[in-house]
Amino acid sequence: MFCYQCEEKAKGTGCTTRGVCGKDPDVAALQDLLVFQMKGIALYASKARELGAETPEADTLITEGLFATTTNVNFDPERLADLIRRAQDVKESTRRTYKETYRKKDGDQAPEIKEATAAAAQWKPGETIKDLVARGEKLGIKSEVFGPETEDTRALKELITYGLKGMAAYLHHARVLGYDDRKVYGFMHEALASLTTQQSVDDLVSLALKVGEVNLKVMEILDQAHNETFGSPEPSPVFLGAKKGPAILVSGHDLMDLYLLLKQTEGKGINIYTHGEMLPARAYPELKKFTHLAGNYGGAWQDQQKDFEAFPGAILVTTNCLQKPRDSYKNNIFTTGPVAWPEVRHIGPSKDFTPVIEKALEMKGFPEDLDGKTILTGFAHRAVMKVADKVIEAVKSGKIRHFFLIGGCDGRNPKRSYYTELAKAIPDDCVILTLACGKYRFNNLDFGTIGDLPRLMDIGQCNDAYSAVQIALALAKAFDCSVNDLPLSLVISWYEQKAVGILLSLLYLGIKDIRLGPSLPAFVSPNVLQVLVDTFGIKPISTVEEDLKAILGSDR
Ligand code: SF4
Ligand code: SF3
Repeated sequence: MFCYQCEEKAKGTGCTTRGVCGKDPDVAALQDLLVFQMKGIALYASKARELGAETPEADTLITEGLFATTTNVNFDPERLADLIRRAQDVKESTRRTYKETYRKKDGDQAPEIKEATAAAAQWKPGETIKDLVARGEKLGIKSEVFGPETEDTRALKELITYGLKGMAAYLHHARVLGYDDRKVYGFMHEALASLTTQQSVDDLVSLALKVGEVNLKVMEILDQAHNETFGSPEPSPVFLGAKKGPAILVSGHDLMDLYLLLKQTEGKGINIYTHGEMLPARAYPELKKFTHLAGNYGGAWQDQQKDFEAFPGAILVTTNCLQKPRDSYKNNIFTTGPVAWPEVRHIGPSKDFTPVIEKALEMKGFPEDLDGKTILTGFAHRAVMKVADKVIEAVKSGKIRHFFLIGGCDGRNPKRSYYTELAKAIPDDCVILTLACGKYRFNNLDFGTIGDLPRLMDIGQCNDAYSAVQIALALAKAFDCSVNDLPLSLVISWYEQKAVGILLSLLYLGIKDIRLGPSLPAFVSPNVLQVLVDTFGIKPISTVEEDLKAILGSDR
């Protein structure tokens, strides 16, 4: 196997024998085959769409398939094999759509698509998982199955693929709530299809920025879906302790799963706790109205084995990041949606959470109340706009000197303590905006206030990077300058492919001088990195001392 799609890549270069994330070589091969299948579908879907045909099956399969190959999502060979087989059916039906639409329009036979023929060739129905693994092993990142690549074109194609995976994850969440946009599917098909062709470095850089543009659109659609379904987030307290009694812990990003579970547990005497990226759910009116949404339990995803082991109730994981469940809680944990682990019970599309509820009741939960702090969340763009006058006034009067956006993923790399140290060292006249699971590095510290504005504002989940962008654009408008001229610095922590999509969105917006850590992506070649440095001023994080000096000047 070879995989270098996340920040934890082994030895800083890539995982070759087993993923640091827990992905084994068979799963890696199946994921490679699934990505190959997506490209095959996309080749026909993009041609069919050019002719005006709709391809709903391809839209769904590509969204699900790409999400399934994202880090810490699907570790289950059976489920991946099922997706691969479904993808084959969809590839064939999309090919038929293309050919029939062509014939109706032209009255002639549709020309074969060379790469697509290769992608579709030699497929034998009824292949076992072992057969599929053998097939996938020949289709890895370095296989050059669609022709020779240079170090730079491969780097850019992987950058684009990972951005598309992140986009697919956000699109999946929006689709669950009934929101999407056909133009987004069209772009995904075109982009995936173009990865099967030879392209110049310049063309691939443009395509990567286009991924950023469309990902921004997808995050906007998801923001709209969340706000229209659950109301607009409002600053809200989150209890970090626990209440006596049966309990369910809900992890991941899917607010609809949380809502359905809250509905199904009403009046049953079970308290629901958020975990990881679910924390900001507490700010949505239609979710916080449930009095049994009791609080948030545990830290970021990489602490889950310790946190889940200690949690005295059932656990439901709705999306990434999932780690290998320990035996101590293997019987208490359930997956739903895109996440899966072999032998962990999976709740299907019916979203009937009865097994989770029964498990929580059987386990009895917390024997007594647990004390805990209360923190704040819910500073999404609509909430911040309501206090925009105060913020602008505080900047003008010098009470707020600078804004730091310290956001992104958390993870195991010890260098991530940088983000805690940075947050602690930021002077009292600066505001810290944060989002995603990286906030667990400092969200329980007391940063105080500037006037009646909290110094630490939690904007929400990683997808709420859209909200952060809206806040930055509104500030830029108020001060009649560009985002790059604002007293705002972005210090980003990345881990998986959603962060790649967000980074591309920020670059598409022309945002410069982003500091990125804890390490740089292994998939970016030296030349591509140089392009990012020269064009966007991207820099790796340094020491807290040096970075603060560079941002605030020596008088800090
Ligand atoms: Fe390694 Fe990350 Fe790939 Fe997992 S997702 S195999 S940790 S590079
Ligand atoms: Fe976290 Fe996985 Fe990236 Fe949504 S849950 S930010 S790492």
